[in-house]
Amino acid sequence: MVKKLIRMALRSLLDEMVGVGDAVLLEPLSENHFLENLQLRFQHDEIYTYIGNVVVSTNPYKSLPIYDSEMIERYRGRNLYELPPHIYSVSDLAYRSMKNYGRDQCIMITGESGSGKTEASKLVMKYVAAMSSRSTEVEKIKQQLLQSNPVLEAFGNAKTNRNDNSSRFGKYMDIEFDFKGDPVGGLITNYLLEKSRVVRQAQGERNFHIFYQILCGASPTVLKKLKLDSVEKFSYVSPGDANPDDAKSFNEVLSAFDVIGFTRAEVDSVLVLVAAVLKLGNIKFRSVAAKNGMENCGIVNREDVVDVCEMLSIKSQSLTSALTERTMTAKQDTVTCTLSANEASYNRDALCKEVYDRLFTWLVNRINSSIKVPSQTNKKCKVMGVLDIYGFEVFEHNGFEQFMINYCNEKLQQIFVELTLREEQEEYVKEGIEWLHIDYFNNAIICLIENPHNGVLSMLDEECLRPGDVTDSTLLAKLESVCGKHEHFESRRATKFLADKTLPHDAFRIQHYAGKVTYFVENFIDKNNNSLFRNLSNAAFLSAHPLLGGAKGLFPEGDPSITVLKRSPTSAFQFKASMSALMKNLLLKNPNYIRCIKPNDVKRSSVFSSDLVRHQVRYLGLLENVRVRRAGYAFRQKYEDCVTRYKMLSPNTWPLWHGAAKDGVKHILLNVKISPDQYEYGRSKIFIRNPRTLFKLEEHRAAALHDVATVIQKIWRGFQ
Ligand code: AD9
Ligand code: MG
Repeated sequence: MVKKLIRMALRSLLDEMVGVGDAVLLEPLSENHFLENLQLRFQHDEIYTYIGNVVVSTNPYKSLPIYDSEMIERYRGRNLYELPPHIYSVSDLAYRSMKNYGRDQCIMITGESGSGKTEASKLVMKYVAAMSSRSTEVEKIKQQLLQSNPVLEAFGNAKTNRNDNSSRFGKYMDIEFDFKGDPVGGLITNYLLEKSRVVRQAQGERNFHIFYQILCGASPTVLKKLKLDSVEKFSYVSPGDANPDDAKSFNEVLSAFDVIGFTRAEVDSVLVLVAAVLKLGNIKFRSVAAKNGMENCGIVNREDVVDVCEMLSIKSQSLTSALTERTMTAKQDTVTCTLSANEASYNRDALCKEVYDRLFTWLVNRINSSIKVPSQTNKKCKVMGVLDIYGFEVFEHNGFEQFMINYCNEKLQQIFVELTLREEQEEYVKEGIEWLHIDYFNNAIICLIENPHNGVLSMLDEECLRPGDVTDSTLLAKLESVCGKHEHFESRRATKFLADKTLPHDAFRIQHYAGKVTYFVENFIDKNNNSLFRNLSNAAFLSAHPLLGGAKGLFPEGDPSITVLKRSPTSAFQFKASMSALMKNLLLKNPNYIRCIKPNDVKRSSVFSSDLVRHQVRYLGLLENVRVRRAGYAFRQKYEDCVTRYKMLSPNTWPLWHGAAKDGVKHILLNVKISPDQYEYGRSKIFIRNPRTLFKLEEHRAAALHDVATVIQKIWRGFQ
């Protein structure tokens, strides 16, 4: 019976599989064939396909019955090739490799917006949570880790034209485990929240979910306390955008706060800050007759200022002057000038973006303080990192955020090349195996962006720090003169080819590994500067709100007693530093990859748009990935591990083999009659070319184990 079931399972893998489950088996290998295979599988709800141990996941845009606890049990402890491709299989591989061999792991989930990265990261967490024990203490930690998702999604996700639940921040989460493989805690790192969304959203997009959730889900009493009413009253959110799920999600967020361990007072403080941002956004300014040749403005709706000041415990005069005036100190002199209505509106938006952004980081730190592992346990922990970070973005209008996001994707691609492809090539060299070299590095583009002397990021910083008349146009001119000759850089003036009329005058273009992207320089300087006028940080510092004010609050630099002000690091500087720390961290771990594919732009379950997928397959470098695997070997295993697993396949190695492991493997392969062109002996490992060979070994193994079980049963019956 057992034998039959295993045979059936294996046959289903080989013969009844829709298309091929591992693209390494594609014959012939071409881009079209690769796409057809993904499409065929997608149409049969087979959304996962391997390239060796990399999982390609196509977003099904519908809920599939493939993630329940039965499925988790099916994949528990099984080898990659034993069952159809699944995200659980890679999760299991990473978990077991961490638990059994003590190797720290990272799971890198990449793909463009809406391709399914965040869903994939939650499935990995679900699988890992199911593997560990169910003691009360472990269960509590698991719940805290899992419940960090609804909180961060409420504050950091929003509906965009590409994805109804788009992550507008990058996230890396280290989950730490004890020697038994039980989670003991974690650490979340967040990257660059798209804070401009707080004050402005593109047509058809929404602000962060939490704004709608509070407005639609809070009880009338809470709304009254927060001085809020219906959605249509607030200029930062559009009334038609709220949806029925918002109210439900709000309750989920509240209960997630509770599970993580936020106090009632902390939750109240967070909600008050979000409400204050909404109220602040409503403050309007009007120009007032200019005095002494200076522009001046007044506040139209003073009652909203009074409300905000009450909520944030700030003196009304202090907030009013912070919004409508600017104080500048030059040498010993302090000059205060009044602002125009436009400048005051800009000031208001800057304050709202900054409050929200810092609140988000505060939330991440607060969650970390609940889930962090005590330092004495920390040293013995093994770690599994899950990276769910924004995918490559190409819009009609790309700005500062897209530039940073795409830079991040260049770094991830570099690390993919480093860890997967280069590692593979180096292993063949190390093991003395002959193979065909393939070139695919994106180092030149990274150099264009981050070279400390003449890269785009350092030019951006140099321009921001330069005294004098600095504008987005002077930045573009600088980039043109310094980077103009770089093979991956183009602009209207710096183009190395015939003038490209499609390139606007106020933009530059970078040839990324994933394709060309045109970036408009408007607001680059402002967004990179990342500084809030001192009047605003002073007002925030003087607030008596528990999160906002004071030296431990969100604006410590606003302390009026600080006279010598340090310039806050630019956004580019911070982002580059955080990327470098992330890369260092990832390079220390054993990588596992989930490459997500978006099948269509209309969020439909039945549409597979070949052109859209072709583009992703190209820039994710999936075909190169298959080629490296095919040029080499689909499977490799240390001789010792191979003898242990397959020793029952040769009378020489069964039940015990005392000789050299390599010789043991030779006996096994000879006995099973595997054709010698299907494998090669490395120095420490056996390399098997085709997964089918592995299936064959597994099939023989299952049959042999069954025979052994039958013999034992017979002997046992003889005793009875
Ligand atoms: V973004 O870069 O944050 O904008 P993601 O994270 O790549 O993007 P996300 O995981 O949010 O995409 O998936 C988008 C939507 O696709 C989800 O809201 C689901 O509706 C849908 N989806 C994704 N993966 C699955 C899945 N495995 N099963 C069912 C899915 N639906
Ligand atoms: Mg996401």
